[in-house]
Amino acid sequence: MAALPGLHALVRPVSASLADCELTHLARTPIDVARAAAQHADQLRALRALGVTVHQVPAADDLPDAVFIEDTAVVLDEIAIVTRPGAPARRAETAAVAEALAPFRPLRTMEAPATLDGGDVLRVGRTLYVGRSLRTNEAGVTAFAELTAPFGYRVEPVEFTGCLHLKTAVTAVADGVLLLNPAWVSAARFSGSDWLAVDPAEPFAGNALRVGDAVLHGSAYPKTRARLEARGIRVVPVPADELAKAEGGVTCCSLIFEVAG
Ligand code: CIR
Repeated sequence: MAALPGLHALVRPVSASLADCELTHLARTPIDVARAAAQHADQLRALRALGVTVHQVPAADDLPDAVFIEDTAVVLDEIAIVTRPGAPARRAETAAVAEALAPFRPLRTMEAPATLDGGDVLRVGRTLYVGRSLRTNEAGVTAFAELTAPFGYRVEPVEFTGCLHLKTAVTAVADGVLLLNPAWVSAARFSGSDWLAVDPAEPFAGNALRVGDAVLHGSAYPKTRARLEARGIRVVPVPADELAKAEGGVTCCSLIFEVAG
């Protein structure tokens, strides 16, 4: 049966082994896997309430970070690029994601020595900003540019500090509007876009997931939510603090894409 026109999301369950996740900037603290799974379920309910059709990739309890599916692929209108994640322990996540994406998009794959995490890719129109990070290397930026150029995309590498992925620091919250933490990434890098800053007391609040004319946003960030709402942006707060202990934000838990009618 053909997929329904509209927005679709690929997601993957929280793994029983989530507590063994990769950590870079955060200290390891106990993670309540059941609570993380409940928060994930809340996020999926919010997606469905916004009209998104949700598809589950089979669970992978032996892959601690599998829930952070965003890092394993970048889905554009024309193709999906299956990444080669920067953390070697995460590379086994991609096969099942590729299989799940195949009915929706022609696939391209990234090969060694390239590494790139989807969390480092921010699309603004035909520009793909790619964070240079511990996960995304120079060969990854180059390979990504070569794979996307035939479809009219321009890759812009971006430096940032203080967090794991570019989209921990900056995300798109409306057409032409970015939400960012100026302590981690320079707004000057995104010429042509308007932007608003997170509240300084909420450094991780720059990660918002745009779904149509709304954004999913961590409920732990009310001060930044107020800033978004003051700009006329519809915010759907979702619980995400247990998943945040594994260094994941709200964008990390889905791959969102459109199926044309
Ligand atoms: C990792 O370090 O790979 C995971 N513990 C967290 C990944 C979060 N993904 C994202 O920000 N796109």
